Amino acid sequence: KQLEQLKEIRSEFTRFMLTYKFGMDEMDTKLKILKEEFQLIHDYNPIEHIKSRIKSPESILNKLHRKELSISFDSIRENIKDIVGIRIVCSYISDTYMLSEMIQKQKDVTLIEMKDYIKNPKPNGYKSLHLIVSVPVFMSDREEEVYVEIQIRTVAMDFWASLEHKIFYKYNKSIPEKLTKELTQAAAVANELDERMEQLQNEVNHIKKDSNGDDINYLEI
Ligand code: 0O2
Repeated sequence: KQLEQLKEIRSEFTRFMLTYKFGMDEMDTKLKILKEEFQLIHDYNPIEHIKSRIKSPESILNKLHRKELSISFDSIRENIKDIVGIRIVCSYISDTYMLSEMIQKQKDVTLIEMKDYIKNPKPNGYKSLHLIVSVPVFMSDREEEVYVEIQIRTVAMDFWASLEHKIFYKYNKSIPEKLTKELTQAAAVANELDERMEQLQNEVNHIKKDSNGDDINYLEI
């Protein structure tokens, strides 16, 4: 009988996780459409790359444990909002806000929470735009809303965050102060690079605009 119960839980868990995979597929398709259509209409691609992942069952359990939450499907559904994680890496800071707005404008996407770590970086220098949205997933016998965490950042922010993530875990969550300072300084360098590149892009756009009279700055369209 215990074996039967275990089999049932396993099959329920597989079904549960599949719903999240569908939510991720749906969001991936939405982003692919935005990217391709934007390229076609504006002859410009604001997205450098996109990475999607589903949180492993082990990480889900760890997070429940860390947050002292009960272990049940309902508890996971309500409390763990980053089972689906999508990271969009953009070329420029202005692109991150544009993408965020484009996503939020979609009728079937509901914004649950937004954290602007670009305007308000974390004390260590971490920058990114975090959205928690929910999307409906339609299955054969039911419809379910699935939370998706979307992180939107520039290439420079992504470079810094990826390396910081590695160093952070390497030092087992307590970084020596000297290193913390250097990391924060490195974040400032990444930020300066972002601002310079954005300025360069604006200047080149103006030159192009002046030379052929066409309005090629997508932000003004
Ligand atoms: P991983 O390994 O990337 O998945 P939460 O703990 O998510 O319920 P919190 O802490 O308010 O609530 O979430 P927040 O601030 O939105 O950050 C969630 C995710 O952002 C993290 O996921 C990281 O991916 C990223 N992040 C946040 N702060 C930092 C930072 O200082 N450095 C780096 N490199 N990434 C950061 P996870 O699940 O913690 O980690």
